[in-house]
Amino acid sequence: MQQEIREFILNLGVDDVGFSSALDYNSPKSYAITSFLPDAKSIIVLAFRVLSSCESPSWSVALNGYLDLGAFARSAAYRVARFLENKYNARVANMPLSYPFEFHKDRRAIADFSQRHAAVAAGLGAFGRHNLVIHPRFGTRVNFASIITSLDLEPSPKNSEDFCLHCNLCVENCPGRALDEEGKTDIMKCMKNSQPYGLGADIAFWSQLSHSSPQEQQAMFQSEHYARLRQASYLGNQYMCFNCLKSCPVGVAASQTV
Ligand code: B12
Ligand code: SF4
Ligand code: SF4
Repeated sequence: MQQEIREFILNLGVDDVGFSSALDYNSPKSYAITSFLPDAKSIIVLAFRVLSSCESPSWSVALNGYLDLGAFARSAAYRVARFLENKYNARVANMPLSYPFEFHKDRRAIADFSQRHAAVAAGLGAFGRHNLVIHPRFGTRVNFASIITSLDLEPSPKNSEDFCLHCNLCVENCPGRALDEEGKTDIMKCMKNSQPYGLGADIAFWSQLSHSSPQEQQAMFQSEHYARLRQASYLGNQYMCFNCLKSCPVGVAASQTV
């Protein structure tokens, strides 16, 4: 069964796959696995290589590559979940790549489930200095999607290797200085640079509007700033920084010759 599942996944064009026991998922800030699927036994983690378009000097092109990856990953994970249900009568929970999450006031910018910890548990890599997971072949240029299932699957071997070269390039190239403290991403500093048209900017816009004259309001609605705010809200994620991802040298040559 497991070999058949692996083949199904790789035949979809997914770049790599790992399996973890639900018991090995160990994320301090996540909800319990059984809160997503009460009879969870295993987690299947899919790895998707980030294309070199993340290096484009055009942020809209870099972002578009990222959105394409997200659409592909969502579709592939959904197809895997359907396969597990149809073929093996499994129960499944597809875990969000990014949004949605529950948004409790005491869990600001913390998702319900950690794709990074699932990837580590499934032997797909290890944390690097930038707090991202480094895959043995694709380096940092990889995103993850997980499916929790009631199937009892053999866990993949863990990867205890340190793939980080400790070169500090990610830290030096972070425009927001969000990685200065080892072992922690300063979320607000990162968001200010990577998503400058997010919630904070949205609130600032509307509060400024409420104190503006009709002429000023008209100018605000015609501004480039407002167009970007609108675009951010319908795209969901409007990332404008990929520096820690693209500056990391690990696996770059390998990921471009796959
Ligand atoms: C919200 C979010 C963000 C927020 C806040 C991130 C955060 N909380 O750290 C912001 C906007 C800042 C962000 C930025 C980025 N993100 Co983001 N993000 C997420 C998302 C949706 C949720 C993260 C989260 O709250 N997890 C829940 C908590 C429970 O788990 P955790 O984040 O893994 O763990 C944190 C703590 O538990 C603690 N921790 C606990 N144990 C340990 C152990 C070690 C060794 C370390 C270092 C840390 C650590 O540190 C972690 C970081 O705060 C995830 C997808 C997901 N659901 O996992 C993507 C995700 C983490 N993001 C990703 C990426 C690629 C990025 C960006 C590069 C953006 C971009 N342009 O693409 C930057 C990188 C920032 C960085 N260097 O850290 C990828 C990472 C892939 C990888 N190779 O690791 C993910 C997994 C999306 C995916 N589906 O692949 N992100
Ligand atoms: S995405 Fe950009 S701002 Fe955020 S941590 Fe990475 S380099 Fe820094
Ligand atoms: S850029 Fe260098 S220090 Fe940062 S994660 Fe990659 S190898 Fe490690």
